[in-house]
Amino acid sequence: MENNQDKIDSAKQIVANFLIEGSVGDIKPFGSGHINDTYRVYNNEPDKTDYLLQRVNHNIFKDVPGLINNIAYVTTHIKNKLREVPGADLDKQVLTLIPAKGDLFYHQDVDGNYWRLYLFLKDTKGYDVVKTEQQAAEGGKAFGAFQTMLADVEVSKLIEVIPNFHNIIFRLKNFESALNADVAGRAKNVGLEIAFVNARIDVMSEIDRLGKLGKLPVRVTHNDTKFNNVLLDADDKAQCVIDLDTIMPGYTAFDFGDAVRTIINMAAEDEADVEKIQLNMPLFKAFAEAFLAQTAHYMTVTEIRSLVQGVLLLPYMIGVRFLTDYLSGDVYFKIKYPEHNLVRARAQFQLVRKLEENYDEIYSIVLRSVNDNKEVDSLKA
Ligand code: ADP
Ligand code: GN1
Ligand code: MG
Repeated sequence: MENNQDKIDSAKQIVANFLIEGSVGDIKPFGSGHINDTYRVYNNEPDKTDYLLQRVNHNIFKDVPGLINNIAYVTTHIKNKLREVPGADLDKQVLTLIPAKGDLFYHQDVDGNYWRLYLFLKDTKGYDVVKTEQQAAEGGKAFGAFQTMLADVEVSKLIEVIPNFHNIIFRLKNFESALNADVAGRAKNVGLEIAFVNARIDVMSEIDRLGKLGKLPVRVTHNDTKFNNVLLDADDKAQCVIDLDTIMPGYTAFDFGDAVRTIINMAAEDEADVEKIQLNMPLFKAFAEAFLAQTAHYMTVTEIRSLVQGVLLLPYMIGVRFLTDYLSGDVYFKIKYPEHNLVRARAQFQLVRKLEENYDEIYSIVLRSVNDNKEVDSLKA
């Protein structure tokens, strides 16, 4: 197996295939994502930009060229929108893919791995846990603006990067198969979690039902709006939405729900002490108001109501996915210790419990946030 130094040496060779400015200095592993391998590429020339190199996980993303096309399409679209905004910085406020030699936005190495390079966004921060209302509001502004800038994209322009990614029926089927197969001999440890999942199948299927009835608009959604996927600048102002791998057609409730999952929770996504999983309503309110200020005016009434259902669904769904991976022997998410996926699942299910207890308040915060933007009488029904 390659050690870190070997990995860095091969990363240097990889960067040589991209059209960069300046010359490559140090390369260091970077960030805390669960899926891809990420490196910061330092430029030897002080006045030239650094880069972010990523090996895209092609076990998970089966059509990497299609995925890169999605990203190229979306980032070009956003850059065009930003051109009309006075003072906008197109290199800072949206990701910039660097072309590889041969006119593609990726490089495939001899082992079949896919690599891409972005401009590095320096002096930015991503937060795993949100601390201030300003941060939460900036997240709402960033994800809201992102969605709004993409509202006029024809969804058929994008491929479905991972089919059924946010389809809870599909996720529950996978869970059941993993449970029955029990390849890691772990089913015996998860009796309580199985009961938790089964008790909520009906209510958690509501978005799927509405979607199948054609009652939810299909939009271009990000699908991985955890808070650390928006970078804030040195003053904690929203700068750039990142991690665009899962951009594809979806429902707005997915993006709202996944962001709230990581904003309202005072503890980390994988907190082992479930007592620490508490809701921070002011952070939720700050996020919801900022998100809805950007988006409510074009959303339908059913769609706005579905946002609150998404707040329950997203932590439930990722909990089911963590639990499925635990039962499958940890084949999908990167883990730091053997029980990590189980701990993650338990933390997410605890969050669902807290959200259920506070459902009415969450609902009314959403209604009040919409109030400024739209006639909401019909929402109260
Ligand atoms: P993953 O899908 O594995 O989560 P991400 O695309 O979110 O990967 O990025 C991994 C890490 O790199 C994160 O810590 C993120 O904050 C950081 N990051 C991503 N894109 C950039 C960028 N263009 N400039 C600076 N940091 C970035
Ligand atoms: C993964 O890549 P990353 O770490 O941002 C996952 C998301 C989960 C998230 C949970 C492609 O996101 O769906 O919500 O972990 N991405 C994929 O932290 O499965
Ligand atoms: Mg990420």
